[in-house]
Amino acid sequence: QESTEIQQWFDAASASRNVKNDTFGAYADSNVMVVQVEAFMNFMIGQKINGQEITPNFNKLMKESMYFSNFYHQTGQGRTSDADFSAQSSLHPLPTGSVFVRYPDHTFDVMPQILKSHGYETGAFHAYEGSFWNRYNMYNAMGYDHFYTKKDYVMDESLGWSLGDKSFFRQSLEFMNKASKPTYSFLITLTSHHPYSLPASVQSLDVGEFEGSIFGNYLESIHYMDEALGELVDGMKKDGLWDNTILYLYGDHDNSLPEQVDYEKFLGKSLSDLDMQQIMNQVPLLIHLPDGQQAGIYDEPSGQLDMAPSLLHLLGISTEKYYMMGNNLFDGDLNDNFVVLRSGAFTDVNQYYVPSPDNLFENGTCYDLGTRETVAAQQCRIGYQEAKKRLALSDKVISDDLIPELRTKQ
Ligand code: GP9
Repeated sequence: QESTEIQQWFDAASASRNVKNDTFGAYADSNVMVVQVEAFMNFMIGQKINGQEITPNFNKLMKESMYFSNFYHQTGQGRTSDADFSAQSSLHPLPTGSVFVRYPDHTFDVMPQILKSHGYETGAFHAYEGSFWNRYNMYNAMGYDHFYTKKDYVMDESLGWSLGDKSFFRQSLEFMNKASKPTYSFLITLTSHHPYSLPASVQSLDVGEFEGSIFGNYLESIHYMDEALGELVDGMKKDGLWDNTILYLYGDHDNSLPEQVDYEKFLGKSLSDLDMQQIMNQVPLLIHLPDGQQAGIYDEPSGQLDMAPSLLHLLGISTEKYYMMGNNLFDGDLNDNFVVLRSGAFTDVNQYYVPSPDNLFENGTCYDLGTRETVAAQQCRIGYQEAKKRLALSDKVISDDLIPELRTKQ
C-alpha cells in the first residue's frame, strides 16, 4: 500500500516535468560541464564594493546566460556532499548525516550513470583528498569513469585547503580534453572554503571596512574564484568547448557567516527576517547554453534538486522512469515551481515558510512574497504539508533503498 502511494507521487511528478516542447533534446549530445562552487552565495551578484564588482566575470557571463535569481541550496548536515547528491539525483539530502557516507551502496538515478548509458564519458574533478565525504566509494557507485583527486593534479598553486581554483580549472580542462566526446564533467571548487584566508598576493579587492574580517576575506575569496571562472571560460573557448557544452554553475551552500550586520553594511540597507532567510539560503545558478539562447534573468523559485531533470530535458533524455523530485526548469512553466529546503522551509512564487525551532506548524512563520509581510501560518498549510511529505518520502526512498523495488513494479 505504502509503496503504491510512493509510486503514485513519483508518477505525478514525472508527468508534470516530462514535457516534450521545443527545448526537449535541443542540445542532444552536447558536452555538459557542471561547476559546483564552494560557499558561493547569491547576495554578491551584480554588487560592488568601493566601486569594484565582486564577481565581474559571473556578471559578464550572465548577459549571455540564464541566471536564476531565486535559486536555493537544499543542503543539510552533509554540506558540499548534500549539494552534490541532490543535484545529481534530484532527491533530498538526509535530515542527519550525508547520503555519501551513510548509503553509498543504495540505488539512485544519477546523472553520471544515466549519461554513461547514453554514451558519455563521465568525470568528477576535485583537487582534494578523494576519501573526503566518502567520495571514492560514492563516485564509483554513481558511475563516474574518472575521479580526479589531489593526487592527479600538480600542486603548482597552493591556496586555502588545497590547489587554487585557477590551476584546478586549467588542469581539469587538460584532463577533459583527453576524454572522448560527449563528456559529462562535474567540477567541485575549493578555494572559497571557510575560513577564506588567502595570501595578500591573491587578494585584489579593496574591501574597506571589512578589511581583516572573515566577511572581508570571504568577499576576497569569491572574487578570486570569479577570476578563475573567467579563465575557465577563456580556456573552454580556446579548447573549442564553448560552443558545444552546456555550462551549469551553482553555489553549494552558504558561507556559515550569519551576522546580519555584515550583510546590512555590505548591501547598504537594513534587512528584514525574510531578507535574511533568503540571503542565507539563496545561491546563484547560471546556465549557459551552447548557442547562448534563452539568456535572461529568471526570478521564479528553483533549487538544487532541479538540475538532473532540467539537463536531461535539454539533452532529450526522458526522465519518465526515474525517481526524481525536482522541477524541470525547461517545462515552460516556471510559475509552478515548488522548492523545499531541508529545514522544512519551502517557497513557491507566492509564499515562503520558515519552520520554528520546535517544529510545530503553527509556530512557524508564513510570508506573503507579494507584500513580504507575515500572514497567518494557516495560509502556508498546504505547502507545509507537501514539503513535509516530500522530505519524508525522499528519506524513505534513500534509507530503505526503495528504487530497485519500486522499479520492478513499474
Ligand atoms: C572538501 C569539500 C568541503 O572536499 O567538499 O566540503 P564542506 O566542508 O564544504 O562540506
